[in-house]
Amino acid sequence: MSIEKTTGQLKDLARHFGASAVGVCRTEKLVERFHPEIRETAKKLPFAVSIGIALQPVVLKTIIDRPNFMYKSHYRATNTQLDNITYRLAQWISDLDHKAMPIPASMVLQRFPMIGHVNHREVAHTAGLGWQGKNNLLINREYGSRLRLTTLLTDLELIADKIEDRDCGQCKACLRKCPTEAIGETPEQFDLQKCRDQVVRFSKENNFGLLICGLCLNCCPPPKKEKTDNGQTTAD
Ligand code: B12
Ligand code: SF4
Ligand code: SF4
Repeated sequence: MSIEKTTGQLKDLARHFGASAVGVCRTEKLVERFHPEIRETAKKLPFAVSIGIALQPVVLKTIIDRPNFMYKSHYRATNTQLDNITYRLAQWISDLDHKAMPIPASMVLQRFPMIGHVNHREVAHTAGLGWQGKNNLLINREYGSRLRLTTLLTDLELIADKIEDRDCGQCKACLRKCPTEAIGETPEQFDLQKCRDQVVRFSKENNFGLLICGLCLNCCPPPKKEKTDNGQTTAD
């Protein structure tokens, strides 16, 4: 099978399993930042498939000024679905006599600092799924901040996608929504400490128990599409 065909089949399969967005990149420039638990194994898996599932807007609309139990349940269900997609894709890749490692969607390996096996946002960006937003999330052209992400590493040769070299432009919608003013005028000004303190406070209210928030995703619109002079569609 040609590389084009394999890549197309894998992406179709991911969408069939429930992915909203799929991209591919090489991992050579990322692997040194992967967690030591997987780094050496990952060096033999030079391709990453980045997968996103868009959270349902109707669920996000129920979040007014703090995370709620509806969002908590949807968050968990989406993580399970992401893990399910990478699990099934890994089986498909094994059947082609290649290796694949599904990375957990949302596992925290240590508390100080809190890190996962792989930075899914960095992989998604490198695989062409979007750019770094002012709210420090991966912003996708179609779904804004609503994509939850995961990664599959593999030695199956695939065609890499192009990076989308963009930014949020003049939009500042999320700056006003963050209850702790963690979001600045540029992604570099994002204050992770303030955000972390806020999600810890939320987790202690009403026995909520989870470090999530959601306020900077439910206000993040997919960037507006505009017609250019040559009739193509672009986003600002
Ligand atoms: C631990 C964790 C947290 C910790 C943060 C700790 C930390 N240092 O990152 C806490 C609990 C505070 C947290 C909060 C949130 N999180 Co969180 N979190 C994670 C987790 C499990 C690991 C992140 C990690 O390894 N960080 C350590 C390293 C990567 O940090 P670093 O090198 O210092 O890099 C920092 C920045 O430079 C930036 N960064 C670096 N490179 C790039 C590249 C791009 C393109 C972008 C956008 C950012 C970025 O991210 C890091 C800061 O967080 C990931 C899942 C995963 N495995 O990726 C989800 C993840 C990042 N979280 C996610 C989300 C949605 C949230 C929340 C909105 C909570 C919620 N679900 O409601 C907030 C938003 C915080 C924010 N605005 O950044 C999503 C992001 C999806 C997206 N579209 O971007 C992820 C990918 C989970 C998932 N499976 O989808 N999170
Ligand atoms: S997750 Fe909440 S506290 Fe953190 S930046 Fe977004 S809105 Fe602010
Ligand atoms: S709300 Fe606007 S400024 Fe904030 S991350 Fe989304 S697109 Fe960027």
